[in-house]
Amino acid sequence: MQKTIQQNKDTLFEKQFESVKAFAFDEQVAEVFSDMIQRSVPGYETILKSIAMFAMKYSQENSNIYDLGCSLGAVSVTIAKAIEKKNYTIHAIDTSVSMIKRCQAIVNKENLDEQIVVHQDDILNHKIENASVIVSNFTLQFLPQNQRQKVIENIFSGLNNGGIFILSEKVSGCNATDDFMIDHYHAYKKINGYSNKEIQQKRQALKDVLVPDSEDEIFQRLSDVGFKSIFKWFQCFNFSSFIAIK
Ligand code: GEK
Repeated sequence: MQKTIQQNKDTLFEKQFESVKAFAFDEQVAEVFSDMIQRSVPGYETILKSIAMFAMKYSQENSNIYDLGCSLGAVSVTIAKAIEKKNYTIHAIDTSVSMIKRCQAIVNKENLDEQIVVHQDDILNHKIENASVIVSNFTLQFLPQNQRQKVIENIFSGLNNGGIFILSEKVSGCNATDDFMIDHYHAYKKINGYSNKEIQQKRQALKDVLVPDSEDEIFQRLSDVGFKSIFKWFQCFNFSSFIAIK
């Protein structure tokens, strides 16, 4: 899978900025995104494989699979390669034009254009219907907090009975836990080759752009819309992934 995804090294925060601009999913980020996410999200490869495993189990014939905030389409491509069912459509959705054009190129190169339809759209407005698997892999965290519940409501209403929603997020905790997790997460980025300067400048760029919910808020959001079976199935430092089954 990785050979098909752009592998330019992420050096975006290497130079010293006088003032750090807010982070955006623009052309520069899209060019290095594969390297960026693999060196920044602990367990990313494990999460992708596990999502494909959940999709193998929960996808239903003649249904839709949604990859919300698909970036370069790693979730969609991994699922499409893993599941053997033929009568399904994966909808890969992202607002970023730079991401979407690369995602489409990857889908074409992989000969997966019959299985994966790529949409440049906002997940706040995109219609979700007849879904058996819906994935938000580190996307909801980028929406303003007051818009997240609406997206989860749409997910619940578009999901078929027996369908699964997989939600991965960076999470916030109580002060002591937060300090521990964030310290160790920064050490994790360091061991992956980012310098202290890169880590601090990226952190500044993400402030107000990525606002994490707490784990309690995530469970509350999911149960408020009607999900009864909700589990956290993955955590590494302050990165967690949850499943909710309808
Ligand atoms: C992966 N899931 O590789 N509507 C649609 N897309 C959005 C919205 C929105 N309202 N807001 C942000 N995005 C991917 C990784 S990255 C996570 C997802 C990260 C998109 C945004 O353009 C970006 O491509 C993606 O959500 C978040 O598994 O960079 O940490």
